[in-house]
Amino acid sequence: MIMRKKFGIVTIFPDMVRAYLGCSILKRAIENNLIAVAIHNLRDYSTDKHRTVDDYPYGGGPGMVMKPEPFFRSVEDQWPIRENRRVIMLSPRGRVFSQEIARELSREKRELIFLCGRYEAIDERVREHLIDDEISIGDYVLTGGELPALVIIDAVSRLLPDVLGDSRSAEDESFSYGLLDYPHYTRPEMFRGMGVPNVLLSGNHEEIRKWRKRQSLKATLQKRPELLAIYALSDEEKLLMEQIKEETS
Ligand code: 4HQ
Repeated sequence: MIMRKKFGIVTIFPDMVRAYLGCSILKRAIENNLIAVAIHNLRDYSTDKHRTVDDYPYGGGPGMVMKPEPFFRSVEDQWPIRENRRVIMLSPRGRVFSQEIARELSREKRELIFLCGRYEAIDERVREHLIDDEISIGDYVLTGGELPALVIIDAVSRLLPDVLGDSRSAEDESFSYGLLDYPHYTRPEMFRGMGVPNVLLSGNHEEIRKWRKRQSLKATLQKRPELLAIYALSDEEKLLMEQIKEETS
């Protein structure tokens, strides 16, 4: 019995979120009942006829602040049982998203609720009393929390059973096991004078596996050496790494 993974999003731009979820792999995952995403318009939870969700900051200063009440009302209305929800706020102040956090969220039993802010900020009382978790997707400033919510839903969903066609592809890539990916090639064998490494055409699967491992180690050493500090090398990988370092010195 497979359990469908449930997500919720509260946003003033539901169309933006629907557009992404209506394409490609996530669209299929939703159609096949592997995931469900409940999208809610924050304005539906405002309490005035203008559907106001923001106001001027106490103490002055630039920009607008999102009012607390619509966020509280949306969560309490849609997900009234605390134990069944994990409310996540997207903000540069949160812990920085990673493949490890994606794995953690993919194992989470509670519904994952994303609160998407716009404008300058969200009233601090939302952070203090409504959310369970605060996540950033990186050290840069966006115009809203919608893209971060979609980034997280995307990374989490592809780790769920059956979401990707091929069960191996989720694990075989960069980061899933701590190294960068190796180079990939497809037909034609010769493109504008540029060939394909001979080993990939050899049919020797052991040689191909070793070449790919070498390429992964080399790319990681050259482009992201800090990743190697946390990656436990196997005996074979240590040997390959010695060779790579000799060649390049
Ligand atoms: N935000 N990772 C939403 C971000 C952000 C990030 C700035 C959050 C704007 C309204 N969120 N506010 N980086 O840049 O998650």
